[in-house]
Amino acid sequence: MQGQLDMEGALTARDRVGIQDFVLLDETTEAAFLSNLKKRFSKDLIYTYIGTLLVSVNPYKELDIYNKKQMDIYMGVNFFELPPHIYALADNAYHTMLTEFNNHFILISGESGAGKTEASKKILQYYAVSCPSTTLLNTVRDKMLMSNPVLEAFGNAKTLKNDNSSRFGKYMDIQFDSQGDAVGGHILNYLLEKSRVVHQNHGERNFHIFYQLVEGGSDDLLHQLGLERGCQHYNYLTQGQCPIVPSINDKNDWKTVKNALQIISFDETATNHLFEVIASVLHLGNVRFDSDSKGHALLNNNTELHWVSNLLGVDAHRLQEGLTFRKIEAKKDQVLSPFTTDHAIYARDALAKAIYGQTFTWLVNRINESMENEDPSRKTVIGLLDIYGFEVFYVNSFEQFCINYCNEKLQQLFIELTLKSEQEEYEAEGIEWEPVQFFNNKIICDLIEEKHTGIISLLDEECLRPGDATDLTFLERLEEKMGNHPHFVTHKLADKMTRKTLERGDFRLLHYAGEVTYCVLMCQSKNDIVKECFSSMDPDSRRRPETVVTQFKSSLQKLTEILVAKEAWYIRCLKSNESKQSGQFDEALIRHQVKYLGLMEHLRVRRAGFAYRRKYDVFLKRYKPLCPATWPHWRGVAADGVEVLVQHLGYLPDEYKMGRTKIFIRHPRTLFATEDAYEKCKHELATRIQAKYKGY
Ligand code: AD9
Ligand code: MG
Repeated sequence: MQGQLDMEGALTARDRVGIQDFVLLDETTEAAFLSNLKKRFSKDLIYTYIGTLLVSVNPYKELDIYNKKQMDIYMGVNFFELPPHIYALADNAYHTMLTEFNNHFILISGESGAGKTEASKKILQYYAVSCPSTTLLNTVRDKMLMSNPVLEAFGNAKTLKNDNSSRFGKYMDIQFDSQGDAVGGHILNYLLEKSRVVHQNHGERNFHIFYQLVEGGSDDLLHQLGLERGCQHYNYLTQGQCPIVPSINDKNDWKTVKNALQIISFDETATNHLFEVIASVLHLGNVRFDSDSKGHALLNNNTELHWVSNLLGVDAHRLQEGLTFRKIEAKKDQVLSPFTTDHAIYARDALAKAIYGQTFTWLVNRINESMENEDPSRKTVIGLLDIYGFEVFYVNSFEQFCINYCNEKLQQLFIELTLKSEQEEYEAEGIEWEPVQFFNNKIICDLIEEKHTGIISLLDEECLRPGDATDLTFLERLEEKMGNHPHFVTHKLADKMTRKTLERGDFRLLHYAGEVTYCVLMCQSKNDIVKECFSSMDPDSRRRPETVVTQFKSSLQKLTEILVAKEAWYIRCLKSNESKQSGQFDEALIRHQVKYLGLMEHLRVRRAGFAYRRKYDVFLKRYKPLCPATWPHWRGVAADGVEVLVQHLGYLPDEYKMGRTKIFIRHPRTLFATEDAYEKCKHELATRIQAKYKGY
């Protein structure tokens, strides 16, 4: 902590704790970047800036830097006056929102296990604890804070990459009134990984809530739900063979979740319903089938089925029929055709996934209702985006495809908003500029999502094509259409390029963050997709039904629209090592992330560029009291007024540039000094006015 409080500038401190803003590095090489990061990491200084962007390295240990005292230190203090901290970024976004009365969002990115969810929690805590409040509003804040443990219990799980991995995407708007009080919240959730409910890979778990319930639930509750204590009794909880995780305490977490549910206004009935549904999924997983002499599925025993029927309030006979027979509409009659055991298991799992998925959506809606603010006065928001990070496993399927596609889109947004538009703006404003080259991943986004020709379109066509579409027909189509694309590895070239063979049913993509081999995409997705898209189809609608992946694509499109309408702040999280160990700085792993996150390019653009820019009229309107020539009115063109103003303030020629419509300021400290002068001047003016009126 002592290191954190060291001020920058003195050579000794610099040597000891590294540089706190990469923009000030002597050289912009990757080696210098990594060495600075490593030096800071070894002193537990996990945060470093690139201008206003925050780089964070996962320490994998609790640091004593997240408490009320630290929050107070950062509240209302200019960004660069204190050591880098996530609170400083949160506070800067907050104060900019208040002074400019506009909307903001904080994009938190990085691969699985890099620290995104932790970062988003720290920010929410900062707003909930530090912002001014009236006692009445504390309830909304508590609800916002408590939405986290609940959603994590239902939407996070242990994976090989992260013991608390987010298996859904989350965007949360925190609403503030004009006084700066946090007065409401709203969450949008994105594609939950439902397949986990029925299947977990080796070393992984189902969603936390199941283990919490069977480990932490009271004897009475378990009895009421027909459950046994301990996860070993449930098929859906034991496939990954990893029910106990040292870093997780299911019993304690159960208490936290129960308490959180109360705070977000779940009464006893709602809470009971919730656990009945969760229990019904566990019972469903234990429903087994035998096969008769013709290979048709027969229920092995009725006990579990009766529990499901009791808990969900559905007729046991109809449930049994639904799990073992297919209904076929023939002319005006309905014919029941028996399932094989494989089909019955498939139907059982599909039902479990659907129940869980619907419950999750219901939960998010209930949380939103409880955080809703009905006051119609205009509010500004800070949006927090925390999604599932890029991930590569030994076997990657439909879920990884969606997750990695989502990350690809966010990287695209980052590039568009920083590297691309930043440089385009200099050009448009006529500022002299040496372009910085960067890798634009639009080519990969297009490969996946382009209308008619992208992978998603082909998947749609195959999924919705009546007849005998299979994995292999889908793969053939991919080969045919994408065979020459530089980011699609065909079977023909796979071995030569990467020396790793591709199985018959696989295809491989070269993502911005690395290569991923996907398997049996179609078969898995087809099951879910066909089921879901037809069930959610409006019978009167003549539109073609949408597949899950197409719905996901449009929800990401909408998210992008929500984000680009706001002012952006960025946190880039880096994973320090693969083994979740504190104190380990895996240089190769970090170098890889620094590369694909585009941090070096970002640094180059930042270093050569300008940290702040403001339209001439906006700048003049705010700071005109600082110069006699512009106060109270400047009668000429705004740009000329700004020139007179900054000359008066003593800006040196290298510190700013005059563009066509905006002034560009190189270093934040220049603007901060102006802002301080403004605050002082405002104060003096107010005192003078008061004194004047007192005199009367
Ligand atoms: V995923 O894409 O959801 O799989 P995240 O969200 O990026 O991933 P998460 O925030 O869950 O990762 O962090 C993983 C683990 O790293 C946490 O459970 C903590 O044990 C650890 N972590 C992350 N950030 C911090 C931190 N600032 N301080 C201490 C941290 N530990
Ligand atoms: Mg997460």
